[in-house]
Amino acid sequence: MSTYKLKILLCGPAAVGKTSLIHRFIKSKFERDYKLTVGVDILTKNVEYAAGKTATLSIWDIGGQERFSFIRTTFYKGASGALLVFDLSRSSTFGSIKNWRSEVVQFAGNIPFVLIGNKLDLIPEVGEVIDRDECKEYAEDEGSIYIETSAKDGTNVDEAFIELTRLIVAKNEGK
Ligand code: G3D
Ligand code: MG
Repeated sequence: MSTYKLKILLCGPAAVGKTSLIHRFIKSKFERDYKLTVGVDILTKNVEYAAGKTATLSIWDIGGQERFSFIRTTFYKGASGALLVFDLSRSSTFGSIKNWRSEVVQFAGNIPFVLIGNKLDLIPEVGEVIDRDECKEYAEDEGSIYIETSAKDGTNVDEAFIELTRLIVAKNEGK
């Protein structure tokens, strides 16, 4: 039995891997619930965030409309938490994370987030173009955590969604 129904947002600049992370997470259970004409995909999946405890996540992907103000209200309304995603192979994407965080706070309030450095698999190829200690520090300063993922090979993808669920539940239960 699922106790929590949580709206989860994928936020971050274009092409950092938001849609790929969702598809990797949903795996065989991939079901596209519906696609709004405004370009938001919503997918659902149950997660076991602790032994015997599950939550139903509805995961919102803003598609190619990242900066269009007209869908902001719908996208952010009632959100429980967000994955803030940047691309470990492009430093400018980490540079814009603070703006994304501000936007989340402005439209959804101070909801829990997990900072995601995606495309971990590319580091051997492109080198370390972002100071990853700084990423960790930023997340921790904001009372959050930093996780490095690869939507390509699956590294830490489940963990990212589960850790976010845990942060939301902990906040909800006043821990
Ligand atoms: P977005 O939803 O944030 O815009 P997408 O990003 O999920 O559409 O991904 C953008 C591109 O990055 C895609 O490549 C996708 O395959 C690639 N990508 C996503 N995640 C990873 C990852 O973890 N590792 C690597 N190497 N690539 C990734 P294309 O070429 O299809 O545009
Ligand atoms: Mg996308």
